Amino acid sequence: MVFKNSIDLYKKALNLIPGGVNSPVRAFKSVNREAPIFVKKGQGARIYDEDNNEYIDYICSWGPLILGHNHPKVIEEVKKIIENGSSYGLPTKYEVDLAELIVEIVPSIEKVRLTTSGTEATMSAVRLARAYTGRNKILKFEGCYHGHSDALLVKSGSGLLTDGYQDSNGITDGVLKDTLTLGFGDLEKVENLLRNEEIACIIVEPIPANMGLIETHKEFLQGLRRITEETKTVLIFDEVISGFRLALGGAQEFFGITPDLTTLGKIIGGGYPVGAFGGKREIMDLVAPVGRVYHAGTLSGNPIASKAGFATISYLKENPNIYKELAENTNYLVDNVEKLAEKYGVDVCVNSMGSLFTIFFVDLEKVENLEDSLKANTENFSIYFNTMLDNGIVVPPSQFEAHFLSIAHTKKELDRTLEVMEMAFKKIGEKNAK
Ligand code: KE4
Repeated sequence: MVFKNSIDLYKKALNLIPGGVNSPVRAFKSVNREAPIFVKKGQGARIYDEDNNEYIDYICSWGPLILGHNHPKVIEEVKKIIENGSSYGLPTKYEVDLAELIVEIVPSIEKVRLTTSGTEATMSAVRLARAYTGRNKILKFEGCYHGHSDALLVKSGSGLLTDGYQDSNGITDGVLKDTLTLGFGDLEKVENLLRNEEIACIIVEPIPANMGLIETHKEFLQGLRRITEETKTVLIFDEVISGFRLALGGAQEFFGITPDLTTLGKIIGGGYPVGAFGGKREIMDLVAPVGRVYHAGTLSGNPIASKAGFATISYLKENPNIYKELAENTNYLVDNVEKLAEKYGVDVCVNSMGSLFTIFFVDLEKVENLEDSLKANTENFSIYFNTMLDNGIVVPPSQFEAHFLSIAHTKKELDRTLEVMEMAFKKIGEKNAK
């Protein structure tokens, strides 16, 4: 495969954009590659780079494209309005339609505010929880990632973890003192903390996917729900990834646990810039202009993004069998990954939930939290990533992210993926044998 155009573009970008990318994980830094691929287009389960290389895609824009790239239904709906205009700074029908669908489907959401990113959604939800409770401190879990607002960039996963750190520079001690962190899954410590400190909210990824994927035990979430109710702490489910992915109603439907607030993103915009936070009416009505918890946005509820999100969610709602098929396809892949690892003597622990999975290159029975995840062999992950890419399969360029499947990943794509995975595992096995 030739990567000349991507390399040239990367060299040009490096002079114009920090790290040549607009989001760190895209730089392929942790997988020791000369340059990331620059994508020209996507179609179904595939993307094509500027050198016309074709890849089966397991990034899927980090989650939004559960229907695959350029699903005809989404294109058809966006085409209906794309020539009417792009943005008005005034309300449109389309954001009301999307809000109505979210309120109908997501169990915890009685009212919702649309934003333009997941970061904005989680930042605003934390501000709202502080106003609602009159408390300052918040609790998040090590390795979870909730976007890049100051209060949440503490012991964070995703792109920070990918590049070997967890805390951003430029955040004041004043902010840091109010953000507390604990290990994911440690319910006893959560209970002790909430019994002894006034906490405004717990924000949690119900299925963490930013330290690699963690298979959450339902009892942990049930415990969080119990303890937050008893201590009048706001429970925020950050469902930016799991929303409309783990089930139509997200992780809260899948586990049958209803948080006080939910943040969303990704799928609800169908690939266009979006985010949302929503929950109980009594909390949401504190948001301006009803209350005095300020949130605003020039492009919040953008009509094109709202239309694309509405089309995507409508399709999921009309085809509920999608979730069973996605889980079956993921399980097919995962079962065969474990067989291949066994065959070539490669230590892996594969975590999967619904249409998400992570292959941890580690000799552990289970990876349950950040401490486990950090034991992964990132050199082996890098061999895996590069062997896959050089053979037409693009997976997330980080051990600390999840692979995403779409409905466009058919058995044909899965079997080709396994063929190339075998090449990668063979290479890792041979290295280990030296
Ligand atoms: P955005 O601001 O990137 O739209 O959403 C932030 C966010 C919030 N909550 C969760 C659970 C998230 O996973 C994210 C963003 N996810 C990462 C991928 N793990 C985005 C990819 C990137 O940063 O380039």
